[in-house]
Amino acid sequence: MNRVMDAQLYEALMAFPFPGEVVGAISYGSGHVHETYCVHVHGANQVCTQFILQKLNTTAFKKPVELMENITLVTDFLRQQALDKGEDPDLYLTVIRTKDKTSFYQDSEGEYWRLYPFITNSISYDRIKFPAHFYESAKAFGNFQKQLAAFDASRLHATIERFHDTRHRLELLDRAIENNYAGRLDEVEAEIKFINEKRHYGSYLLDLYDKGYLPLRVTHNDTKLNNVLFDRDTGKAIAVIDLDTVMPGLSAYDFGDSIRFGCTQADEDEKDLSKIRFDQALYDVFCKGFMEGVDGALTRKEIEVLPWGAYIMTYEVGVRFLTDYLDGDKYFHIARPEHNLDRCRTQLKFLEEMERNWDQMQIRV
Ligand code: ADP
Ligand code: GN1
Ligand code: MG
Repeated sequence: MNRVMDAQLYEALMAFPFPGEVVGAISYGSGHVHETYCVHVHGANQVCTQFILQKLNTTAFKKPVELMENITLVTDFLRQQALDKGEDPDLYLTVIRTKDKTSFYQDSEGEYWRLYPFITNSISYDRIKFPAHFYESAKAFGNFQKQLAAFDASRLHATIERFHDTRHRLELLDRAIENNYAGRLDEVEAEIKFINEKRHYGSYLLDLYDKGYLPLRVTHNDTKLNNVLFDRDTGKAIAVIDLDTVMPGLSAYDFGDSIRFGCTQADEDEKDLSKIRFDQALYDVFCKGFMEGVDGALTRKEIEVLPWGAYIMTYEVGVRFLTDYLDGDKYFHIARPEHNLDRCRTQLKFLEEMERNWDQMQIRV
């Protein structure tokens, strides 16, 4: 390695059996949670290979060993299924074992690292470039649920307890308001009022689940557009990534989180709220792709409540961004002091947009 490099990163790199000389490790992607690096390796015959190295965020994921057990179970299952069907297994994430044959490396500071092959010729997008991308991502996420339908959910740990339990998210917000840790409470009165007015909607899906109207499935639970990789040349979705939150959940969560993030032409942290518009054409494109992807695997009731998934995921993330802002930005990575507040505001604006478009959002079953 010929560059000056952070000692912790260097230690982590040394733990993995790269097929050549590591010539660089560059901060990569725009995830809010882990520290992600693209590692460049020069092998024999001048062959250059890339890898994705991640330092796990243990504030978000408090049980990294269980988390890695989940990921290896799910990725091994998906690869085997692909092999059985004669599909390309390299389009699924594979956990590269350390020199000691473990699925992660714990460094001398106690932090956890993992390595994946870089999925070749791939790119992720933070915003829709072409509607076809959204359609492709919808098919990929829908299909992901279908592929995991045969996976025994009881083998999975809850990597984040009560991850999409909106009632719990509201309790955490209430606690943050009470503590006012970062002293920002006065700035966010309008946001708190807005959230309080809509509290009853937050539990709509969980109430249906509690009454037995919705089944529990193995879901991805973090279906942002940038958690799908696209082929740089063909624009086709090639892999679903970021499997840390694959857990039992409701199908509407996966549909909904994609709509929340992708069904607008604006960024999640846009400051100009007039740019946050619900894009009906993108919504229709997504519905088509998702239904094709799940391919008959959902019940009528699940399809009927998909729009609620979009509403509740948006509400829930808005609540989470505000909570983190009040707590002093401990969870989501930020690039500016008011970043989480800006993100919260885009979510609340998008909720209003969905309310205005609610009738057109309904899916005929
Ligand atoms: P986070 O949980 O922080 O969002 P991700 O696992 O989503 O972390 O990774 C962050 C970004 O890194 C992704 O959006 C994608 O651009 C890129 N990435 C992750 N894994 C791979 C991979 N195996 N091949 C290519 N790019 C990847
Ligand atoms: C985080 O990890 P990433 O950036 O794909 C978060 C999601 C939020 C999202 C908001 C584990 O997703 O739940 O919806 O930010 N992931 C975790 O952009 O908390
Ligand atoms: Mg991600």
